[in-house]
Amino acid sequence: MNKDITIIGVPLDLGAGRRGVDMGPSAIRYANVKDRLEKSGYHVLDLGNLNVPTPETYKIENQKLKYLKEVTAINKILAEQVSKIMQKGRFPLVLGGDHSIAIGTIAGVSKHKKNLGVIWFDAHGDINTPETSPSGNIHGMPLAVSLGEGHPDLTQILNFSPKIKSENIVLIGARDLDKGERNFIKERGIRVYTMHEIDRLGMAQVVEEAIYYVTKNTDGVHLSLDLDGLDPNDAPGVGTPVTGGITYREGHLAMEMIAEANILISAEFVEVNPILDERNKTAHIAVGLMASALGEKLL
Ligand code: HAR
Ligand code: MN
Ligand code: MN
Ligand code: MN
Repeated sequence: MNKDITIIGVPLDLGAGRRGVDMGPSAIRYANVKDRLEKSGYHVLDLGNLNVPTPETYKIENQKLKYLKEVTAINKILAEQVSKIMQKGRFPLVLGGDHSIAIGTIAGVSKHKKNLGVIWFDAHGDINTPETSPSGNIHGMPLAVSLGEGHPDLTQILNFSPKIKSENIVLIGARDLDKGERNFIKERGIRVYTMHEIDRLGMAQVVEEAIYYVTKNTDGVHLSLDLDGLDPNDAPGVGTPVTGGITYREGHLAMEMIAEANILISAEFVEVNPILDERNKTAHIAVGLMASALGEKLL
């Protein structure tokens, strides 16, 4: 495992329908992310936050792609920064921010990998296009964009598309998929473990299968973890909670198995919303999950 981590915060909420996730990076730092990872033997460099515009100073121009210009601009900068971190042989750890930042993170990582695998923990599919999105919020579109579907300003970040292939990604924890997202998933044959499969098979088997699947034909795996994948009882501080999610222990088990498999080359933790949280509980859980994913041991 790469022992050199570089943290970047992206205090963006323009991709979401609700304010508050812009404070995610601060909340995660307040939960001592750096010290926690250093205890596991990592060298952690925190680059601070990207400069992100405030929604109140911008107008929505296109209801089907809200704040497209601003979300594109910030993801371009993020993609370049992440690419530089990869270039230096370090492990990028990106703190959100809304999930639209996966567009930039995945662009920056996949620039260095021919066949990037992705494990996507989320209650949602985030695989809408402007045509299928019920909200026009770009945080519901990053997986589609990374697969080459969506507005060209987004798909063409770093001047190549697609960033990833349908057969190299796996979704875990889905329980709120829009009609268009279901069609997209079926048409492309994308591997999804919904809450139904997690209940049936158990998290251990799901993650075992998922790891096998995303490592088959890939040269590195990115973890994109949306805190709303967890159950809102455990992680209440998220913008779009959906009941019936992954428990605290299931989440940790998944992260521990991923660490054991030693497959990650990059990760992002997104959608922490301190305004809706209870005494920073969700940011603490995010940091705990990061530590587990990066090999923190219980014994
Ligand atoms: N699927 C819905 C949409 O596209 C809701 C997306 C919810 N957002 C997230 N992403 N937190 O995982 O608007
Ligand atoms: Mn320290
Ligand atoms: Mn998401
Ligand atoms: Mn989500």
